[in-house]
Amino acid sequence: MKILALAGGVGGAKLAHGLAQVLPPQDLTIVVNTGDDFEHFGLSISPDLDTVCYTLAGLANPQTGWGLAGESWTALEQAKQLGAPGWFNLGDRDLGTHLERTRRLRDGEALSAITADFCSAWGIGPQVLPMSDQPVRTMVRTADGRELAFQNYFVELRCEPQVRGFRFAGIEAAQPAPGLLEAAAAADLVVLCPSNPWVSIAPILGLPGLPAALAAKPVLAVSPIIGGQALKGPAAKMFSELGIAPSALAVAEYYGELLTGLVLDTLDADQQEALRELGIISLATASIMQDPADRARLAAEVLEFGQSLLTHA
Ligand code: FO1
Repeated sequence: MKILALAGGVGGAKLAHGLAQVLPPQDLTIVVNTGDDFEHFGLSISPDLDTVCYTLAGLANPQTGWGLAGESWTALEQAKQLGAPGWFNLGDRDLGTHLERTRRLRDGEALSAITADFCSAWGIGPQVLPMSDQPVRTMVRTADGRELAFQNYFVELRCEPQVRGFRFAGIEAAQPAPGLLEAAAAADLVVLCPSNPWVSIAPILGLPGLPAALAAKPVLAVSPIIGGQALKGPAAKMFSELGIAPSALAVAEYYGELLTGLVLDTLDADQQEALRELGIISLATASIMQDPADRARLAAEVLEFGQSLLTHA
């Protein structure tokens, strides 16, 4: 069964890692949000792409989910001592990734090609694609009338400003990365990883041509909202500030017509009836991924559920 998985950062990376553990590498393509990308210290930083790759390679920091395990911070400490902004934590080894990505981008290479080479260097089997080779930048509109670049909202301001909406700058001119539409066409099942629907999955789904490529496919989402809360990040806060009570059901309603099935936590099993009424088939299971074994178990359950959708379709 060929799978196309859509992922953002930490939550998405965990399920992507689970899928990579249970599928042959040639059967899995992971497309990653680049709306969080930004330039900092003159470097091109792709946080979600790095989070997914570091996780797949077994290199990620297990405490934060982003960045590298066993990191040191000498370069940033030195820069901070000289007056540099210190709100975005770039570790010494992580900086090496950004230096090399930036060098190759400046030489005119495409982000997808650079990512493919990094993946081989890290021994990653499945295909990992940035959603696009053209820059897309998620902008957050706030209640006090500002429009913030995503990392300023997320890291610098700790998601504190009230959200009113989002804009994905550059999305109209962005093309799906080479190989993405082909992977979508070849996929038997599309998996929306438990990432933030508003700012991690929406930019990918906003790419010209992608919704049409997915329209005829069975699409399963794993809810990032459990018991009305997000395990990590501002997804639940965003739903509330946009006037929607955060729930697994709200996630399904957000994805609307695109969605065939939803995997939700057993804690939210009482929402299955309402999902059925919406025409969404659901599976309630333990969806919190504490360790790599949990990731593989959840991925296997998602695939089995997906398989049952295919055979009943
Ligand atoms: N997230 C934070 O909350 N604080 C940080 O200082 C931070 C640094 C960072 C450095 C490299 C990287 O690849 C990711 C980093 N992240 C940090 C995570 C990132 O901002 C978010 O996880 C995503 O953009 C949201 O998915």
